[in-house]
Amino acid sequence: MGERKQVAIGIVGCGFYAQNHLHAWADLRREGALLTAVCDRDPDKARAAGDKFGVPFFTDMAKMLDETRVDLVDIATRMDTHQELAAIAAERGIGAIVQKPLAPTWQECVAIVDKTRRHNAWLAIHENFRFSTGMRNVKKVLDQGTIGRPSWARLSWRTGFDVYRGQPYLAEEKRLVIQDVGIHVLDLARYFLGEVEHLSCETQKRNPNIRAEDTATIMMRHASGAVSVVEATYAARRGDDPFPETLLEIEGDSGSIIVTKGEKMTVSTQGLSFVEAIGGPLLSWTSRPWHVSQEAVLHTNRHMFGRFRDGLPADTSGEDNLKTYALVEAAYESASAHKSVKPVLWK
Ligand code: NAD
Ligand code: 89Y
Repeated sequence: MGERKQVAIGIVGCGFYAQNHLHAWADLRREGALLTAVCDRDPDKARAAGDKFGVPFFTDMAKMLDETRVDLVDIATRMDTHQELAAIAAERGIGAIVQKPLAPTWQECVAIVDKTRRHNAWLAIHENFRFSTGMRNVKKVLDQGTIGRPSWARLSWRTGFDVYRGQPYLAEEKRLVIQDVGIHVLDLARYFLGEVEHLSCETQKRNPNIRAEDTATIMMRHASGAVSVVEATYAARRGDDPFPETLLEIEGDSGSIIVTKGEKMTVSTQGLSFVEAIGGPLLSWTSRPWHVSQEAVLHTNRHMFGRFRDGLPADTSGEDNLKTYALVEAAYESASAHKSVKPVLWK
């Protein structure tokens, strides 16, 4: 077998969550993903990341792309910067991975995807939940047909973990829980049950000290006929808080899959039940409770640079992620209009 091409990776944004991207790229070096440069507009953060991972650092993405070999740029900044940064990559024909949410508005999301397409550049969205070992194991059971055709599901992300400590900007967002974390759970609903015909949503702001909704309850009808409930909250008060795990129940015509805290999956079929630990191991750079989210970054990055290298779209390409973002839009519209909404892809 011939040598596989190496991919030069540059990362933009060396903040809170990007630390996981940096470690993941370091782990993937032996597989051919070579981190060649880092960038943050805050020089201290850029320097710290450059020094830690042994690569040159920049405070301007265009300069980084002009002065270093980068085939694929990993944009791990916040959503308000994504359109500008993705355009810089697209105009140079450089591939881009962009963190979720793709942008603050639907119009900007579509503009990013359109611009990338016009420049014939590669784009993937860093939607990591569906790449976690646990969620991949659930999908495997579904694909094997063990529970038959899935017809009902509840996907639940309920926490009281202080997310505002690591991500203080969340308290000021105009849209909060659906756009920040509900987006992951809606993506999982598509991953497990397929596209959505219509949905209805109720939102609540239970914490008076934040700007937007911190709780959402969404009911969806899928094209397959399945019905799902997607729940997301930052205001739960639970003894055994599952942060940052997605708990779920999926019922099929011949069985069920139930995932409870601790990434424990119970599969029941034909009168028998078996229980399996479905999570991945702790890595040298992951720690509880974040490890579930962190290890998903490793698998997301591996998937993305592999697909880029092979000239193939990522499972969470720009086009694919618009379908998830359309559910976010529909959920907000439903909550404000108090009616069921059909997600619209091309407005
Ligand atoms: P952060 O504010 O800690 O980090 C963002 C960094 O980007 C900052 O260091 C900032 O200086 C830098 N930056 C901003 N504009 C820049 C520019 N033009 N050029 C270079 N650097 C620039 O934010 P965060 O909490 O790390 O969030 C980043 C993204 O990651 C968000 O989109 C967030 O939704 C996402 N995120 C994902 C998960 C997950 O589980 N998938 C978890 C947390 C955050
Ligand atoms: O920002 C959120 C995300 O994307 O995953 C978990 C999180 O960091 C806090 O809820």
